[in-house]
Amino acid sequence: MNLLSMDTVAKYKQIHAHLLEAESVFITAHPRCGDALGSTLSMALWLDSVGVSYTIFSAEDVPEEFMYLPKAHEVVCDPSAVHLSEFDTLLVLDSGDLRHARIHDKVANEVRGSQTTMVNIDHHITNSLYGDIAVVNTAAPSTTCMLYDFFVANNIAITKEIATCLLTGILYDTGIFTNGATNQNALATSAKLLSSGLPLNTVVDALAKNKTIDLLRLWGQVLSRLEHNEKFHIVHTGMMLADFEQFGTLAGAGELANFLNNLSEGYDHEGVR
Ligand SMILES: [Mn+2]
Repeated sequence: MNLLSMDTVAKYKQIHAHLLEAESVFITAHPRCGDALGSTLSMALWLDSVGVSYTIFSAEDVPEEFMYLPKAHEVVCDPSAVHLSEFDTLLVLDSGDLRHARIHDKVANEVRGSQTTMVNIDHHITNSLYGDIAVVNTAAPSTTCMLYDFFVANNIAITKEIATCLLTGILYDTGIFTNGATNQNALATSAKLLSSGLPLNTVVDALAKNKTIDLLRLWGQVLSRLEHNEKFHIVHTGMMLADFEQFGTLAGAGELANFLNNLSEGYDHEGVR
């Protein structure tokens, strides 16, 4: 386990105890993100093993490249198919706030008072510490790295399936160990996860070798507009709505931000979290 404060360990134990007593857990995170999905699915796998019922929700469809993840097919993406009043616990992961998770309106309209407990586990610097129990570590490379500590702190066995979800989150948020989120915690946790026997090639191929021809053409168009602002020493470009219409694809477009980390010449690299 990574070095944790007594307070964090206490909160992880509190969350663990609460989830074991829960009748029905709504698990969500922000959409279209490997760390968000890895986080929600790893918790679903554990809740399954202890017989707690849950629903996994994402405000958008799960991108095709993440379909190798266990339980990816169980994710509900239709907001009208779930009603939050049916859950006693909302587990919100990898989301700076409820708008980031795209459940702000549902929470405002559907949650009934104090019988509902909201748990917030996240690493975004924007996190507003919402919820009844919040654990936020802005130094964590990914939320799945935090969940690794959650599992270890509570003596939960990290199965090959859980490890696959957790490593996906680390590799996604660090741009496969290339952006500024990469640190000792990311590498050490990944090394420990590998001992579960998870399919490393499947995960890396899904995250790195997932570009369609249309997507690369879209990137090409956006990259051809790169400009260097000498005064501020920044490189910028823009994606237009017309680009998406022309190439008929949105999937993977956001990853271009991580691809720009390949720039040389000492630019600060801030990846997608
Ligand atoms: Mn993240």
